[in-house]
Amino acid sequence: MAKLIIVSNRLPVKLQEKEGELSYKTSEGGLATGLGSIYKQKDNLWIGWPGMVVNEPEKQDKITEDLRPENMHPVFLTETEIKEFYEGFSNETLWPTFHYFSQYAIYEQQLWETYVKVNEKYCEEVVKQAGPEDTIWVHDYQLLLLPSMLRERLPDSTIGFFQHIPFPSYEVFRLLPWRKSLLEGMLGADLVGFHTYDDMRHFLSSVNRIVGYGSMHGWINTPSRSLLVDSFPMGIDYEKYAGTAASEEVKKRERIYRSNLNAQKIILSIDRLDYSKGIAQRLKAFELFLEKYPEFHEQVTLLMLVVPSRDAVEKYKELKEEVDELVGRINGKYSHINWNPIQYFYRSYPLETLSAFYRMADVALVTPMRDGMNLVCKEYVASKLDQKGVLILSEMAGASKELSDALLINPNDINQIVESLYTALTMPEEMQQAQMQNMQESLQRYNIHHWVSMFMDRLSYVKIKQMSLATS
Ligand code: GDG
Repeated sequence: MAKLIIVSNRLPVKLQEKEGELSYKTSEGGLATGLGSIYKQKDNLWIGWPGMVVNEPEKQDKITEDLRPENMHPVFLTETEIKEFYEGFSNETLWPTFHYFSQYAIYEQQLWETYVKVNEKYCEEVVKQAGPEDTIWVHDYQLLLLPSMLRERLPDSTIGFFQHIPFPSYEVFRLLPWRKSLLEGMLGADLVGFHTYDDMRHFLSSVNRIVGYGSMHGWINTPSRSLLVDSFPMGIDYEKYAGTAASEEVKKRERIYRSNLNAQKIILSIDRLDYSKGIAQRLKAFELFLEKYPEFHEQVTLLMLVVPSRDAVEKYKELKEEVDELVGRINGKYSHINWNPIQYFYRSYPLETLSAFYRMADVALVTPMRDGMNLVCKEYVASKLDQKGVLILSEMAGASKELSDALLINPNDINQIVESLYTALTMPEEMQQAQMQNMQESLQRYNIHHWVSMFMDRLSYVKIKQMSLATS
């Protein structure tokens, strides 16, 4: 029986050890939810790193055994591999380049070599688990070489690849010394998916100019096979977010939080700590807003949640300091004894708290400099049961292509953000509801389950088409 194997850098579970006891915390991320109903079926499997360095072979065996009934299989990475493959090449070379921050990218041969080795390690684990007829779905920029490594070992398997972050324009991508190998790695797949049409176009243009393969309607013909490139905008588990927002627990939390804030209006900002998310620029825009519209003093609070991320990487440490300083400066300048313009939290919260924040926010300020999709803005919309609230969204987020009813801004245009804040905070309720309604209808329909089935259906279609091309 053919099965589906999902491969991503991380498993949808986080392994922890306390006083010698192992425990497994399941992830609530969008991908884990979306694929949850699939990987748990029959013999399907999810392969990835369990989130902790484990060196002892006996302990590795135990973890492998523990995860087997959950349809998961671990890939164990050493400390050096985490440093060089994950923090290094993935997050200090690929991440900045793909988000148009190439000035932050480092190009080190050693990191590249470890990236290749770790992709081979994942390949070995997949090959051990996979049969020749299986479907393998590889995820994201940490595993760009894996599709072609798998193609070599399992020539007849069905391989899909989805990239969750942007694909940059050729002029940026070509800065990478390993550009050709990276593209060739991805071309091992039968179907390569991106969130947006623009990402897909950028990829096709790089393939054309760097590898020399042209394309027609997304089809690329290599000398040995054909593959398809297409866009699949990822949705959210709409019912989960709407359902959580409707729960009594969340309503109770909202009442408590609201009564503790002395402002009438709440602007919400939620991100992982990342320079691609435009957190510092957003704070500067809020500062300018307070300067330009003093009538909002004591009336508005920016509720800012920053979730710790990649804190071993230098650029992230610097950003943390910059954000701390900006918040301190703005609060220092404008706070009153009973009002802080910014309520800043550097930690993560359970879903119920997040949901209460979404419910109570009059405005969600989502202003990434670049974002593959951005799920926070979609979760905000899904949580607005009374349809009151305004989304301010960066044009540079993949989500802006679907959410055209939001107030769209250029994150570099600080004055535009200031004016959008004013528009959002003074928008008549009927207009808020009309915009929310349109966005909700679209998100309800194009949800995470729709995304998974679109990708899987297209992958089957590619296989059928390849067979008919081979026999014609
Ligand atoms: C990458 C791409 C693309 C945040 N804080 C808490 C919390 N979260 C959850 C949110 C949301 C997720 O984390 C963040 O997703 P994003 O899409 O906004 O951003 P990335 O992490 O950068 O994701 C991105 C995505 O992949 C999917 O393809 O959209 O462009 O960069 O779901 O709710 N969850 C909880 N507590 C928190 O404090 N429980």
